[in-house]
Amino acid sequence: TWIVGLLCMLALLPATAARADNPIIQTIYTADPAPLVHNGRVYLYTGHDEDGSTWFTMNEWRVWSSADMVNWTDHGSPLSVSSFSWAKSDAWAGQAIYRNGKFYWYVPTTSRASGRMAIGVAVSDSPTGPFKDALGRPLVENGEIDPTVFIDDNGQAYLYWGNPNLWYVKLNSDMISYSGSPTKVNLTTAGFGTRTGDASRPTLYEEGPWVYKRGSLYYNVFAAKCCSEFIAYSTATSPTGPWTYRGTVMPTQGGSFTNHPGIVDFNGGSYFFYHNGALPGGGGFTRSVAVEKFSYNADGTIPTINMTTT
Ligand code: FUB
Repeated sequence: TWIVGLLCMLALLPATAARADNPIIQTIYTADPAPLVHNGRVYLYTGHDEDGSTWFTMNEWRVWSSADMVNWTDHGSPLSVSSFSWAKSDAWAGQAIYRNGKFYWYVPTTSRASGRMAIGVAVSDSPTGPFKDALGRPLVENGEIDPTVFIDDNGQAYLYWGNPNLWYVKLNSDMISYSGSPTKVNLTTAGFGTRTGDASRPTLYEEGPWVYKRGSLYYNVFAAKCCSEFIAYSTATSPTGPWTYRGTVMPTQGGSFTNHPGIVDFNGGSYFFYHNGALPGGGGFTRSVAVEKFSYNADGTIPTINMTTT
């Protein structure tokens, strides 16, 4: 009948808006997504939750890539704690960036000598590695975590990181050294929202900053208020602030006590990466990376984004 014919025709039409199943990585537990768009692909740098014990068991970082945000290629683990001779454990939340033909991957890991968290930088000619320790020592060591890296339109690169504080430093153009000393951002409630119930941490800022620029506005999207983290954000008209708190991006949900943002534009769409405990057996130490497509509001604000499973 004509109805059967119509259904057959519709079935043959190409999908106009393909969506990936969430979590987008279902073969292992992954966390702390950091997307990078390069030459028509999205490269996704993640951590690896290796067991479901009572604390993070993370010894390596992983890379995945996609040309369509639906089909993901597993590039394995081109960087691990053992890639840094000075590190002993904890492959936590990092970010990679491209500059002058090379890829630089900034990662927090625990220093063997001090027992404190430090930030290393690894370098590769390819987005999928292999990556090598660029320095043979930490780039920065102050016991704090979660680097995000950003290059402004004028070529000045910045590294931001921190928990419980938020720090930044201007990277030199070699991307493996910096000028001056790290600056501690003044965490005001106007800049980072108000936390109640913890006098030692008056603002919502917890960890996992993700700094980028869109138009003339700088965004700092971050994990807020341990230990049922949600994702919040602040904006500024300069990469060094002052920041203005703009509200929630992703409310607490998903069965992991942490969350971690990563945002890119790709093929005309904007994508918000995060993690949750959505895979079978999932939870705070068995996390999974997922993604949501979104559109900025006309005034540049980010809409509230909820987790989906389709
Ligand atoms: O994955 C280990 C730590 O948990 C990260 O460094 C934080 O951002 C949180 O996701």
